[in-house]
Amino acid sequence: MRDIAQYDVLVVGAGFSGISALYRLRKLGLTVKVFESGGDFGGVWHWNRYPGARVDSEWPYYQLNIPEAYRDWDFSERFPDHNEIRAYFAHLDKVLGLRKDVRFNSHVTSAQWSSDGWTVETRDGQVAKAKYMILCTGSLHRRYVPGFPGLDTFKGVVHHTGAWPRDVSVQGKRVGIIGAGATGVQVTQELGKQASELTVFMRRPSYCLPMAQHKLSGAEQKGWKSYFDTLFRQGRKSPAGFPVLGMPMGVLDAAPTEREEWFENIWQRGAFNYLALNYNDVVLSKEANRLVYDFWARKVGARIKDDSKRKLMAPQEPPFFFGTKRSPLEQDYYEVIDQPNVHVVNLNDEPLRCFNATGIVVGDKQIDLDIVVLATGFDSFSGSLTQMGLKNRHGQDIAEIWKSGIRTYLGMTMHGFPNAFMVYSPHAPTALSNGPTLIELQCDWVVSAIEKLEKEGATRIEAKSAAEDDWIAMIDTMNERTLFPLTDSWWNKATIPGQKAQVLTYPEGIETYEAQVREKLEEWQGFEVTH
Ligand code: NA7
Repeated sequence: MRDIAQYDVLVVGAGFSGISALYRLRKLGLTVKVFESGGDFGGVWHWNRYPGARVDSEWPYYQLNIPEAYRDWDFSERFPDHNEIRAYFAHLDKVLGLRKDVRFNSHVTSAQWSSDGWTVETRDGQVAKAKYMILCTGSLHRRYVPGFPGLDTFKGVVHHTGAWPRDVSVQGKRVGIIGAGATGVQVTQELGKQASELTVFMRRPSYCLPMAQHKLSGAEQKGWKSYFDTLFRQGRKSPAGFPVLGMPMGVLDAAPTEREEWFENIWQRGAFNYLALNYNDVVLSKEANRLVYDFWARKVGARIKDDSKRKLMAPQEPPFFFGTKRSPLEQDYYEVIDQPNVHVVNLNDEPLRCFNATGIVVGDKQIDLDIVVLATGFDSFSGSLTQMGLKNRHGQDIAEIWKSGIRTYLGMTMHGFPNAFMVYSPHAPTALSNGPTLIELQCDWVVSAIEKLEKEGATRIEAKSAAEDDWIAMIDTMNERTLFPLTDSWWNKATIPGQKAQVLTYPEGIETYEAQVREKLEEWQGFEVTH
């Protein structure tokens, strides 16, 4: 007979979501066990160690709204790097005493429902059971490596950015980077300064925005901290978790000079302000979008002296609509791209044919390399859930169920998975929001649901299939008036061959999302609750 540890709630994942869930569940006096496949706290930040890795959300907002934690914690930069973020997680652990409820290096390999709860098994031999389960597995966990022909014949070194070893030196080496998304931009910006030759293999450029990074002084932090509570609360009342509101008019409603002045103003503020503070029809109108793109292309183009590189990085004709795919923040990315030791291969003109022992063949050209960096992204949203043996109450694996498309209700529950919840998830504003803001919102909802169920003496909650249909149809309708569905990206799972592309982003902002999901909680709308 196996020894099965019993808890009230099992949580999978110990990043921002798992910690937020644990923190709230403890307040209810519930017993919790967190299983985490990594060796420490941090979720994606435990793994994200490639050179240049840093967060693109500004420091006040990229932390949890836990006063006992933020009171004694200072970041050193407006956009902290991965080392500092991990140090922040260690601080959370120290202040909140988290570790005693977490088992690390413990990858969940099976999660099965029986009439009285979830039984979870892990690769390291743990078995645990609980009435509830919260999946805090993140939306960007499972690394994506395209099936490049001959990849295994390459005699050099290959690293995916999500599994970067500690001791890689690229000094004097010929480096190739495949991918130019947020990760590709950061790693290129860093390695271009170190490698002897760096070749970027790019399908589409990113529309990068200026980071406007700066060091934070003690006085600046102290000043802001007295407003943290207000900032965090206002963040919840904003579209993306940052307490700012865009211009309440369309791009074409403004006179051209007025428009240019506003574009310039919000450009100079750096970060996502060129999107967040822009006119209200940037992702609704193709014409508006083009004007926003043209200003961006002029700004970026002016920084690239090399004509052919300028045409690739800031083309005259936009390859996709502005703001419909993640805009990374950069510091000197375009200057690095402009360096003579940095080369850009446009994979649309010269397709990547294969790897061989010494490098990569593109078009009819051989490019010899010592190190290849795969900045090719993640199996977004579903990747972590489809590799943990998660079965519905009929014993079907979620990997099978979701083959024909991801289904959720409110982005937090699923039909067939009683008493299971998920956070930072598909069908929620995940891709368009500041992570910690949305995570805290969803954890508040999930823990309120559990509290209410316990108060009512309920044994079981399950989303209705029809409620899922309605939620998905509503999100589709919301997106119909936007330009989002017209662009392929990890936001809509449209970049991995063989996977079902679908609209997965709730586009109306987190304030509207919270109001909607809160309302459903009151009368258990869309749920079957067994008392
Ligand atoms: P992304 O944003 O999904 O970027 C992946 C990159 O890899 C992107 O440039 C892709 O080109 C490229 N890619 C993917 N498959 C291929 C193949 N087969 N050949 C060549 N190039 C390929 O992942 P990131 O890690 O950069 O960022 C993920 C998120 O992390 C980011 O949005 C932030 O929120 C943090 P494409 O653009 O599809 O043409």
